[in-house]
Amino acid sequence: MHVRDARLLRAVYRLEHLPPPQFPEIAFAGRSNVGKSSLINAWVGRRNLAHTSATPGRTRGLFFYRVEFVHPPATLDLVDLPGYGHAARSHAERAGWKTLVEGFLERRPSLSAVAVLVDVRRGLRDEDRQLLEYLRTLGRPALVVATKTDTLRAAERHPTLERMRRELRDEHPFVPTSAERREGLDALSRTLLTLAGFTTQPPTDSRG
Ligand SMILES: Nc1nc2c(ncn2[C@@H]2O[C@H](COP(=O)(O)OP(=O)(O)OP(=O)(O)O)[C@@H](O)[C@H]2O)c(=O)[nH]1
Ligand SMILES: [Mg+2]
Repeated sequence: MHVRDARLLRAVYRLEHLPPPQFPEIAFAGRSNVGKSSLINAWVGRRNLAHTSATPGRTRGLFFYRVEFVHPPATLDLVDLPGYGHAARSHAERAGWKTLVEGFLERRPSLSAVAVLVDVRRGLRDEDRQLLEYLRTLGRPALVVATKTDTLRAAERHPTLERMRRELRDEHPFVPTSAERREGLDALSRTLLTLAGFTTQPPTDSRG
């Protein structure tokens, strides 16, 4: 997989400001600090495309990134969603998040799939399960991406990932990744490009 170009298309804080639907879109969702922005950067091979921070709740709006791949020839828009579960937010901010994110997830015609990111050290939390259930009711394809696998000790790695995989009961593709060590990115590419309708090869299981 080779990226020809990746750039910020638009930051959206109100539903009226969404860009016109043009290319297939993949949204990156998950708790604050789970590593959404870092994974987008690692995946497209641009260190500073999406803003990352050790301070949770950094990404506030919907950030649209347009990514052009050479192999396969494909243009995708990635949407970095604001994280949930950030306790320091005010009630008004959380209400604004809900309107913006739910409006987008419910009505966006060009949205192909939602990647729900889960920190391997914490596993699936109630909010992640609620989001997956909500996406199911909307009929939105979802995949689960485990992040920060580099934080697991070697002996923990297999049992931790198997536990997560079992909990998903084959209802969603599962892709373990580390943005830091650039692990799992090929499997992520295959899964995302397939869900966006671009694949040239069958999706492969990311086991192992
Ligand atoms: N060890 C490790 N740390 C990571 C990895 N990916 C991200 N981090 C760290 O996790 C923190 C949060 O990363 P972000 O990419 O900003 O997370 P986010 O989900 O975009 O956060 P919000 O925008 O606040 O919701 C940063 O301190 C990153 O350096 C990873 O693969 N391994
Ligand atoms: Mg972010």
